[in-house]
Amino acid sequence: MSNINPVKPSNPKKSFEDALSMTAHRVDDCLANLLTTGEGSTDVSTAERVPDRLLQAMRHAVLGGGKRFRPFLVEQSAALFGVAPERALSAGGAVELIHCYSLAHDDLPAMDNDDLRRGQPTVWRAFDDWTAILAGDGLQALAFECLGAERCHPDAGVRAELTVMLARASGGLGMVGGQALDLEAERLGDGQAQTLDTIRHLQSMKTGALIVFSCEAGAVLGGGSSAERAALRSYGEKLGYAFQIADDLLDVEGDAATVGKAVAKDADAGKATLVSLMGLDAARSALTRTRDEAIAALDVFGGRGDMLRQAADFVVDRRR
Ligand code: GRG
Repeated sequence: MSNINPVKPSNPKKSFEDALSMTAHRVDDCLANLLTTGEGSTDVSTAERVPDRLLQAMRHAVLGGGKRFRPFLVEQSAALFGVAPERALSAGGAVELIHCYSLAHDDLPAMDNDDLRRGQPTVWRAFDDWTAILAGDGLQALAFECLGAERCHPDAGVRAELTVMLARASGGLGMVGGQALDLEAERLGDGQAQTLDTIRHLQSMKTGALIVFSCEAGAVLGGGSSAERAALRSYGEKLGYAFQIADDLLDVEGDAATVGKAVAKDADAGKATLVSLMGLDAARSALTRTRDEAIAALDVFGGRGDMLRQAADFVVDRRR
């Protein structure tokens, strides 16, 4: 661990945006390669064996944009321990594949019934619902193939640990469980009965768990100490909460063209959200307070944590 403060960049916001965009290029290339039938497919590509319609739907779910924010968190948390971006790509790609599968399934008529995602028709709209279900299933399997393949990390123990962590973060104890609680509350029509605590709990599972995984994964790849892992988990928890408040605010204040998906859906459905329960002003204050708490969790990393600090600012300022 070092407390040496590096020279501050003249425009931290620009350097953050450049770094996020470089990660997005790396992740796009890696995932396009995984989902291609052409030359250059890697050892974990299953493309040659994937039926064409299914492959096209998987590509549609993954390659149509997206900020690649979760792989960025993996990369930057790994960078704290001197891990090169390329060495963090399999774990980053894996969490992005899980995220893309969840969006393809969430958009289905049986769940959120959305037509637009990342400014494009949703997978079930572009294909049909059975193809969207199977594309999500295929992406989930591919994510775990990425983590298990040797290129992820030379140490099989590290690969196994990441696999268990991602399974827990994405399964019934994490994202899938949070989605189930969310849909159950909607089905029972008990929006009014939801409290801030119950919503925070379900959101920490649904949205937070993958973000926490992304932050902690870097420490696992880089052999961080348990104190460093705890600091990154705590940062991830705050960041995930901020991310969800920002998402709820975007649903109220954003416009569909910029956000790339339908907005005002929660209010139209009479759904209780962090914003509807707190009110706009309190939600905005909670957002900046949570950002500050996330940043404080990085104290242990000194100046090396600056890019992750800017990631917390990005979550507060994001418009899509
Ligand atoms: C269907 C198992 C299953 C789970 C779905 C994540 C999720 C659970 C549903 C998405 C609903 C939603 C809008 C949640 C808010 C937070 C969120 C995941 C926003 C989208 O993530 P971004 O902003 O999207 O990182 P991009 O397109 O940039 O990747």
